[in-house]
Amino acid sequence: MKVAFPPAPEPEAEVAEAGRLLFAGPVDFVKGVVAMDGLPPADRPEVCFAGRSNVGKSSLINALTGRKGIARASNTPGRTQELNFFALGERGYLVDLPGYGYAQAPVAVVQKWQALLKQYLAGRPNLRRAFALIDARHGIKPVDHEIMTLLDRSAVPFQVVVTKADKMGRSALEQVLIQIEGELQKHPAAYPELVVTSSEKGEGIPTLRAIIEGLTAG
Ligand SMILES: Nc1nc2c(ncn2[C@@H]2O[C@H](COP(=O)(O)OP(=O)(O)OP(=O)(O)O)[C@@H](O)[C@H]2O)c(=O)[nH]1
Ligand SMILES: [Mg+2]
Repeated sequence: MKVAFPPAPEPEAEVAEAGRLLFAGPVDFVKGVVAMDGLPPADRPEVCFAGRSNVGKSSLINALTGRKGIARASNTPGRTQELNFFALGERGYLVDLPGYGYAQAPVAVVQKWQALLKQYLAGRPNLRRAFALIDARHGIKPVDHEIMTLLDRSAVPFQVVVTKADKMGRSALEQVLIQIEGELQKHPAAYPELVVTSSEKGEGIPTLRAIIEGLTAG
């Protein structure tokens, strides 16, 4: 049976090499943004990393760029509290977003991030794709649907990236992928391939680099 949302295939050698080269080039932290009027000019293609608090957004950016501390990752949920912009040279921006679904911070603070996150996701003209990160241990939760519905309504294409695959055995991982594939049928903006990753072990990182290379080309 053909699954509707298969894992993305390994990139061809040439495409993988283009992805590797892009991320081997300069990657610079540009700024942390706390309000819409602080966004850098929308003058180049952009991709962002969205997901529940602690899903591994910052770790994934570190793994992609091969620079361990470029994005601040932490065991403490709610670590990333701004929209952090990283420039891939002149080619494009990567945006590390604050997590959603985090209840531990003061309500007013959380509401402020969430409002900014939603404004950003719905209204950034150069946003080519949002990567929606899903923890391999948890699958898609109601808060994920909320964000995915916002992306559907805003016509922002999104692609699910499954994180922390190293924490799962293969058969348990297969089960979660089936759950995710089922849930994604509800979302017209979902890109029809998933990427399974481990920032810890490097799984899926060349694939994701190649995808981002393609999205930021031209
Ligand atoms: N085993 C394993 N742990 C991971 C992986 N990715 C992230 N982690 C761990 O998960 C925790 C959270 O990672 P972060 O990258 O800070 O998560 P985040 O989504 O940026 O979190 P917020 O900024 O709080 O929203 C850290 O302890 C990471 O070391 C992975 O691929 N494998
Ligand atoms: Mg973070």
